[in-house]
Amino acid sequence: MLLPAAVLTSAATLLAQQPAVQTRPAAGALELEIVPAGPDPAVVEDFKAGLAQHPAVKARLGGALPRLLSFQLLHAPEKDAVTGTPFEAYLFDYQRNQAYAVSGDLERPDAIQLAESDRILVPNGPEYADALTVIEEDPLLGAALRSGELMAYMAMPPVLENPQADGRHHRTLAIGLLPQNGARLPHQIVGVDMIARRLLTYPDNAPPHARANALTCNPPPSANQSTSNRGLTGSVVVRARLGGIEYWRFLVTRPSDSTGTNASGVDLRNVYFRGKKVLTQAHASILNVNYDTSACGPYRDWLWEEGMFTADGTDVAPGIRRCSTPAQTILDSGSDSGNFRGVAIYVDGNNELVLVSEMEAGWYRYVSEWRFRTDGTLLPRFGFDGVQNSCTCRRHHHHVYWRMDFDLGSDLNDRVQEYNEISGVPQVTDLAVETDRLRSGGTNRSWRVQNSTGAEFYSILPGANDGFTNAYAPVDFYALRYHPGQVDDGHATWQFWRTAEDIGKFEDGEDILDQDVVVWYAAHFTHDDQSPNNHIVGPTLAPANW
Ligand SMILES: [Cu+2]
Repeated sequence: MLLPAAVLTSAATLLAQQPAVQTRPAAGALELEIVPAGPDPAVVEDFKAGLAQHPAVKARLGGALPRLLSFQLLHAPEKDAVTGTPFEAYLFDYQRNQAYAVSGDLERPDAIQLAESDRILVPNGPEYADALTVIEEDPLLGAALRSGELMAYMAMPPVLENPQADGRHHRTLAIGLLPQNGARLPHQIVGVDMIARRLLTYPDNAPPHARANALTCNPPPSANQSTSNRGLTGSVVVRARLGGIEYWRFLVTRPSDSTGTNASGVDLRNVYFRGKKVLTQAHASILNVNYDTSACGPYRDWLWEEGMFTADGTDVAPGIRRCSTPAQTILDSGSDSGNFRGVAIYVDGNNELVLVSEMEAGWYRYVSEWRFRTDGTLLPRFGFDGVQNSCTCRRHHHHVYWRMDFDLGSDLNDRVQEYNEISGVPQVTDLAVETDRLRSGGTNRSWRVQNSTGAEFYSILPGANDGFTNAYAPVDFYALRYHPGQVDDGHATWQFWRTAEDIGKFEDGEDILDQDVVVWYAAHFTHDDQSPNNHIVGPTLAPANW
């Protein structure tokens, strides 16, 4: 037995027992009440800490001590009627060069299932540190790392192919070595074979799908601060009131514990405006990047690895900080350093409630943000940046896909409409079956989601920076029938050959009129140092007849 039953019982009722954190700024400003939600973080951390030595793992692996590389609570919405606190974890056994998927329910910690998995996991902090010890044993590179002549960074793609005689691949991490002032050694990305514990070097100093040369893009350098492993708990219910009236209420989960194959940034659930349900869930569960002329990548990114940014205030739950002043991400400060990882919550000067987090994937830095206005407008935002590398100053395109499960009032009877202005005359058309759509500036196109039993609707108004489709990312908007578990297309970050979105596989002609519907909205950001543009994208979600 790993967890005392009494602790688990209290975990289930934590929400009711936690004291509210009250903050009362000046009159006329939004008042926030923030209450921790979800399982007791201490219970989850205890369970994770014991998982590699769980009796079921020992029975299968014998004396080998695997490393926990990934953990996630599955967070199904209430309408899926999932019971308990299900989780999915991945362990890696270096003796067998084998990953194991572990699944179960935190409320029945003795009964876990263990199965071999061919999933290739993104390295976490402890594994990256372990890989560095292999480099440190190299006479030349180890000495250069110790003297500061080389600075190590986590490269892309994070895990490299390394085929062996039997056709299997040794788990091999990509680590960049960037020369510092006066260094005699070149910039290179090496592979660290975690099974043979030896270094691999590559022609042109970089493995396939990556680049390392004298050209370094995107100052600032990586601050090399610690990042979050996947599966750190941290969820709160936020209530925002003005003059005693509730304007917004929602549950927010930090990126580390966000849902989806590759996670989804700042993850919102059960969003209410003025007491009426708006969304069951909203998050950015697909993110990828594609380079012109395949200079690097393409990559499917992951969205759980929180990095440091500056947020001053009080922690209200693990990885959730109520800030007294606006948080500063790398896009605000130009610096990769910070004092906090997770979700910062603050109210800005315009009475906008802001949730913001910064994430890392190799040399990329991503900002996931939501802005809530007192008129019901909700602004999903995503920002793109990076630290020194040899790829990102080559023209490339980031594509972010927000999945928004609008359920106005209830999850039944959703209706999605397309708005166009034809010769200046507004036209509103019901979308009858599952479909994918393009933006159309010429007809001022937008989309609306409503419940057919009410007059209220939310408009999805394209943002000015939301860019254009291309052959790699050919769709701007999907309207699909809701099905449990379809939170993304299931393409894992390591699958180089299918980094493009495949949401369209869910588009199979189902009726969406007066059904439970989910919509996807894409923004496309072209990152081109030769013609700098705004690095922040996202649409406007605006209510009507509320
Ligand atoms: Cu970029």
